Amino acid sequence: MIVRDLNKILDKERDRVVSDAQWTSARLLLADDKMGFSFHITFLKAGSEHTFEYKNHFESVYCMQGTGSITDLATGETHKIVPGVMYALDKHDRHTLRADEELVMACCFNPPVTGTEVHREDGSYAAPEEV
Ligand code: 9YT
Repeated sequence: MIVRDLNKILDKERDRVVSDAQWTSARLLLADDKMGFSFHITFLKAGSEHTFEYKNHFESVYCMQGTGSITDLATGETHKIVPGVMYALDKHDRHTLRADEELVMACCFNPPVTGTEVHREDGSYAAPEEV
């Protein structure tokens, strides 16, 4: 069994925390945990906007706290994000996520990220074989 504490990770075990100016993500499970997915808690700053396209991964995201919106850039459709809403990028959908208030999201990636990925110019993370 694997047990990890988000509060300890944010406080002391900073090797599991990845961030840029607009978001911070604690990677609770990574590829080397051998679960077949990675599991992250991501904090997106109030007022920030992010365009991502995870060409090499499927991702599902559950909003735990905060408000914002997500636009599917293929259809132009925008959905409100509030606690309780989940979105799944089942078509590797290119999207823009906006945080009106700070968003706290639980995210799952398949295949799992390894922990070293940063967003590339096109908004994707490298495929596992490229890492
Ligand atoms: C909300 C969202 O797309 N999170 C992606 C995961 C986060 N950027 C990370 O852990 O890399």
